[in-house]
Amino acid sequence: MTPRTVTAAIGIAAGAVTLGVSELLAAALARTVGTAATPSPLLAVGAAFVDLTPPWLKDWAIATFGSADKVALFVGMGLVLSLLCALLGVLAGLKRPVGTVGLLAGGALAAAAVITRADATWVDVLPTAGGVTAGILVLRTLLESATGEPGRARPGRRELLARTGGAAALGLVGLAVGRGLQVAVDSTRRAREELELPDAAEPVVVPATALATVTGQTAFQTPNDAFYRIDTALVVPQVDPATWTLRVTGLVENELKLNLADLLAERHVESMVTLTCVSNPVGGGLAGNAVWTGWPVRELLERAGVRPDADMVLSRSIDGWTAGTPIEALTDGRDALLAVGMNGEPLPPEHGFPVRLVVPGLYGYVSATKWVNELKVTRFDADEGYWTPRGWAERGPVKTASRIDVPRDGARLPAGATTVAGVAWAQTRGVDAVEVSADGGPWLPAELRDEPTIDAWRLWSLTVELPPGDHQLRVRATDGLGRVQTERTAPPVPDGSSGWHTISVTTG
Ligand SMILES: Nc1nc2c(c(=O)[nH]1)N[C@H]1C(S)=C(S)[C@@H](COP(=O)(O)O)O[C@H]1N2
Ligand SMILES: [Mo]
Repeated sequence: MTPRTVTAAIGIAAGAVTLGVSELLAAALARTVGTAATPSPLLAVGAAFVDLTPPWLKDWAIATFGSADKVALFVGMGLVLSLLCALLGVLAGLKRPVGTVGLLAGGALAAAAVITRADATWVDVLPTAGGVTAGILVLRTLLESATGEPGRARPGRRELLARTGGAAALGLVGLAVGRGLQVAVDSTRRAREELELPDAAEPVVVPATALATVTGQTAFQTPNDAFYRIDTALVVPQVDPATWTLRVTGLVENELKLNLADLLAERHVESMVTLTCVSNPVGGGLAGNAVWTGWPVRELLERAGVRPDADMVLSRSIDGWTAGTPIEALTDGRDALLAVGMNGEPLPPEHGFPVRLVVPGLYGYVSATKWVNELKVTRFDADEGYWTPRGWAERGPVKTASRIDVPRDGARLPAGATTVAGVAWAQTRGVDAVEVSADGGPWLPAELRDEPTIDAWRLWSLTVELPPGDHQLRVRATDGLGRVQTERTAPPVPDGSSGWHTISVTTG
């Protein structure tokens, strides 16, 4: 028989490991993929507890602990958890499966707390699941070495306590590090919630006549949480808006430096712009359309006074990433913005909070710097953006593109009338026509939805007759200058893919 004090200690160690691993995983999730919810089981349980506390208990807690009520809550939670884990350890020492079942039950409660928080998805539960798995393994391993397995030497009491203490210490370190890593994320989130977007001079009104009409067709306006994300950041930069500044340097009459309050005080506009990535293959999904709120870059550059020999702005992100944008794209009257808002909300952290660049008509790699903190006015023969020395073109104007969203490539459909639908884009030029060809037949003009701006994509659809059998459907667009999208196929490197999106379907 193992003394109860030992199995109690083992229970506590397993609990500490559970928390440590889950907080580390929660930090990893929050800082890489990003989440709008609360992936920390500790915080979620605390928050659920606060929500479920009857008012009299809340009043009592505030009266007794004052502003230290949160600290009291966590100390209380720590005590209760330690007691529960000690009890679980003792029970598991008597009957092994009780430990696993107990940790699973605790994990299920914590997962329930996590998933019922606002904006939670199933991904947010993974840290809890990982923590519980680690806790179960540690509990089993330690109990096994405490009771001794047949055929294996039983470690001495000292050795056993060292292992238990070591596990508990590792768990607590994980807990501290994991929480610490989440603090920056939490404070960015709070700052973002508190940020009030400036009113736009001319708010964008999206006409119903531009919206998708076909089930499965891409939505005209992309919700923030469905917007593609591309960047080199392994962890999402956490930028404190209180200390954020933007410097305008280089070939200017006056170097400038502004903080967020300065920026927000400027006259903001709203503009709908479709962003596309140069890495998008023909028919790919690396494109999204949002309403951006921002200050036109041209006004900032006017204030700085661009020297006549400058031809590029090298924008720099807080993590050192850079983009080289032709000056004319920032000053020729299109809505190139220092954006603070995306679809009516402050920028999500993974899309550049607090400030990013958005330039219609250029691929993101030469224009759309997220977490931007410097604009260096310079020359193409003196500076280059991050991707240029890595094999990508110095300049990246968006190529006219079109995509079939419905039906899906490889779909099996009933023969007869088939609706084909999708999107097409040619930012800054607009889309004047979209045509579809079935099985190499004539190009048939698709019906176009309205185009409220030439900086956004345009939705289209067409119903074609498909007899039973295998079919090939292709699409091509014509831009606002009357130029038909090129048939010539090109890979994304070095300056964007081209070619007609082609899909195969079978009808019968
Ligand atoms: N700081 C920073 N900004 C960046 C990038 C990056 O790697 N780092 N990638 C760019 C690229 S290649 C694209 S396509 C767009 C994508 O913007 P999104 O992630 O908001 O869709 O961001 C651009 N801005
Ligand atoms: Mo990109």
